[in-house]
Amino acid sequence: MKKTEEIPFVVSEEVATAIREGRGVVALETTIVVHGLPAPANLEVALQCDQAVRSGGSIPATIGVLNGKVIVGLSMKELEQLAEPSRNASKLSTRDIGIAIAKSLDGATTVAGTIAIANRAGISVMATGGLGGVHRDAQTSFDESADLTALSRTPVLVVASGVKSILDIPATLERLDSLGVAVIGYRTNKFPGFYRSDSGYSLDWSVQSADEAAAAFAAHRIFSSSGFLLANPVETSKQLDGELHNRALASALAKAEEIGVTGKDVTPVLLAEFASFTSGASVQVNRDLVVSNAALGGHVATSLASRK
Ligand code: PSU
Ligand code: MN
Repeated sequence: MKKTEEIPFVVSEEVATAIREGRGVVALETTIVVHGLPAPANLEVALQCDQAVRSGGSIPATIGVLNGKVIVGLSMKELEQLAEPSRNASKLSTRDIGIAIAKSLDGATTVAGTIAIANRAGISVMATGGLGGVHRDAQTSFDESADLTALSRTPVLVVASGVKSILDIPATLERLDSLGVAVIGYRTNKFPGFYRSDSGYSLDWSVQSADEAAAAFAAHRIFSSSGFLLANPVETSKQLDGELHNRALASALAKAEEIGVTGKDVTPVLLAEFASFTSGASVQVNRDLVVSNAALGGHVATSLASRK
């Protein structure tokens, strides 16, 4: 195996110190910033997530690829560069990281890409908005996010508000079961529905506190090398109106079909359609939930660190 020094893998001083000292660290992804949210909300959310992780007592480690260098702990300035539209940063799942390094590209990492890098760096907690999953037309398109397979082989706890409601939620829950990924509700027995706090599907397990989540994950990873999804619902008072949600969903799915979008572009197109149909209301909900997930991630990582 190559030595770490030969791999273009840069860990910021703050994150390296936190890892060395055994403090809580929470990995944050960059696809949501570069491809998931419109400007200027995207960078505002990134800053709020950074602060939310700190409010939970942990250190944020925002992950992305700049000029072919994998960076763990991007500064706000580096994040601005990555999000600059003219730089055309790619969307990087795990399988895309190597080629982005070899070609000296800029890239934003998805949940899959982020946990692969986080795990390599010794970080075991990550926060995002909504996990990727099985798309509604998967029977014919075979479109299932690599987030699921990545979680099946990476022992990282991911805090997310369920999976995006543009997806086939029951099929995604079945796949998470087959793949051996633990799915635990945070103070709920209902799987969250991303823009809505309840997707209508039940969960087998829930935890009542960050300490209980950390205890469950610490025990889980002794017996399993797969991931752990801590499903944190958006506050009911902040969720998208149910009727508006359903109309936006129908419109977004119809639009995606009309344009004939495939591959990496499917999720960003659906999210953008949601945003325009709801005149930005869905963006506000997305902001609220991702910041809340970062805060919870901060508490869980702190608790996990105190167990070592
Ligand atoms: N959560 C959000 N917005 C996003 C994402 C998550 O609130 O844009 C991103 C994550 O990076 C996730 C990706 O991994 O969407 C899923 O993309 P795909 O369906 O193409 O795997
Ligand atoms: Mn896909």
